[in-house]
Amino acid sequence: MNEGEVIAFSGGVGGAKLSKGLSEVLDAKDITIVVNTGDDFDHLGLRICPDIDSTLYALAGLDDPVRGWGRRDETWTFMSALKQLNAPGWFNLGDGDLATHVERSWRLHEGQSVSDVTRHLARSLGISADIIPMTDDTVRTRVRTSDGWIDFQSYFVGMRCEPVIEAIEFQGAADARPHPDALAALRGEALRAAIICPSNPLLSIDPILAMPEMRQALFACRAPRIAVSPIIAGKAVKGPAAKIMAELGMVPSASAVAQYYEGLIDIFVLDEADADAKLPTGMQRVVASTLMQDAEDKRRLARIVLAAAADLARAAR
Ligand code: FO1
Repeated sequence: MNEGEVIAFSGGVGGAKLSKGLSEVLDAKDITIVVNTGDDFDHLGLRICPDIDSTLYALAGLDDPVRGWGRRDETWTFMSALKQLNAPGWFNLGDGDLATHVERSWRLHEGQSVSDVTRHLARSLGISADIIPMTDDTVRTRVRTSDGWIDFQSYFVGMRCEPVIEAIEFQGAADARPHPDALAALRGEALRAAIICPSNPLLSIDPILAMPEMRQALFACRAPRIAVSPIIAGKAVKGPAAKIMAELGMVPSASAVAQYYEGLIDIFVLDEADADAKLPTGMQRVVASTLMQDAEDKRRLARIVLAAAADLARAAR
């Protein structure tokens, strides 16, 4: 039975894990995963799209569960050779991962779009779900530290997220056109749920919602809208979300994430550790075990999210 389509907004590792769960419990044709491209950058003449690649590798079962980026069972001959040549070695490209960047870069160079290339990579890796970049236009995340504005990857990888962030911007977002399939899904009658994955709200989801048309489409979306907290008991499951929230004057908590999404979501899924967290008036609460450590955890959380959306849709009828 076709129960309708699902759209998921995703960033790095947390989003990729829930997307994997969704892709396993849903019919592949029913899921569109909209991925942050604010982290993308050009390095050594190659286009690197970290969040798209995390999603591709997770759905293909090729992800490295420990690092959270790149491919599992990776080898590093390219990096060793690169360093021998005194080339920039601060950003690590594994040998298998390098093939993805080369394949993407020459296709972009020939005039294909990021969406075309992402779909080609997904099909080549045997992925049936639709993975799309949030836009084919250029949006770049930059952060301001005491030394001024810097590119996201210089901060994230080059400086290991150590400097205090004073502000974040998404260059190009105001004029970027969201991927048309994302807008069509959000506006369509067939949508069963719009899901914000447990990704960093400030670095992974905000670039997507910084495009005015995308934000407006989610705001106006008539299907149940549901977010999963990336914060458990005041800590990010992975990455600098809690540190950055604190630096920008937010309390790093599930409550603060819910507050951040006020008006954009109907349901907030938060961990059992945060069961009593205060939520904005009118926002429904679903308490669950949100840590995704294995494949079954990912499917279980995906089913919980879809069931919550179905309950709300039933109640609204
Ligand atoms: N993260 C690191 O901390 N160090 C790296 O050397 C690194 C290399 C890298 C290569 C390809 C790729 O797709 C991702 C990579 N990442 C690395 C992760 C990435 O920069 C960030 O985790 C994301 O941008 C945040 O979502």
